[in-house]
Amino acid sequence: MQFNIPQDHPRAESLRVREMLVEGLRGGLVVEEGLIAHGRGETFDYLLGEKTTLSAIMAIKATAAMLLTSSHPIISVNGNFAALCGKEIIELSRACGALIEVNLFYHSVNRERAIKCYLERLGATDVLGTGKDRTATIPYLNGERKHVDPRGIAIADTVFVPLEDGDRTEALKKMGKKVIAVDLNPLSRTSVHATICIVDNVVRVIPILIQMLLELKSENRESLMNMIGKFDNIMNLNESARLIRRGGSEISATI
Ligand code: PTJ
Repeated sequence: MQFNIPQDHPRAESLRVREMLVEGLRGGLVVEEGLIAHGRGETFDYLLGEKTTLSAIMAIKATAAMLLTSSHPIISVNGNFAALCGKEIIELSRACGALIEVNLFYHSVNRERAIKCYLERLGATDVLGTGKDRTATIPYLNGERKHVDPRGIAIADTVFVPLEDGDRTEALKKMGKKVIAVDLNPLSRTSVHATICIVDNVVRVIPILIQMLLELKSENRESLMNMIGKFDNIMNLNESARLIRRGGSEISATI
């Protein structure tokens, strides 16, 4: 990290997360546009009080249950997700038996390779979706992200897609797949079209999700299916939107 963040700075954590992305940019994992996407996310996070809400916890619980009951779950990794959660992506994959696949909106062979090498350095053994492995196609989708690995997203029943941009979620749903998104914007197309959307910062979500997976691992299938059945994505998004509106309307004088 090049910038020394004062420990007592009131926004130290937020600045630390920013630096992870800047480092990711310097290391060839993240695109410039990824910094803009993060800025949009930060705005929603600020209004949410930069805390994991009860509605996010409910979405994380349903996510854990869905991952544990899936026969072929896959974690889709883009530049921002790799830079923010590198080590945790591998822990998550181990906790739920999901494979890892790189899938980029602003695709380039160099960045795809950089992300794969980065995850391998952190301990990942089989990172799909790079180089000559992208031989399958997602129908109903334009752009580079439609090229996927036949061992991964192509045959997955559940796809975990943090920091996604909307049209791929719709295309994956049309293929009959369950899509789990992490998006701080409850109004986005991704959030609305996902089977489950967790409205929270991905850096807070993944450690909680790993913990939840370990806790729910011993539950039987029927009880896990019950947890999924009780979850209503649109109701959950509305609750997050309500909290964001409240966060934007109450200003307390502290000066
Ligand atoms: O690495 P690539 O080429 O695949 O590109 C990745 C980005 C993120 C640049 C690309 O997918 C993109 O442009 O995404 P969008 O359309 O800007 O959408 C990103 C969404 O993620 C927005 O709704 C943001 O609010 C949200 N977001 C940003 N940072 C976070 C976040 N949600 C959760 N946690 C975050 N840290």
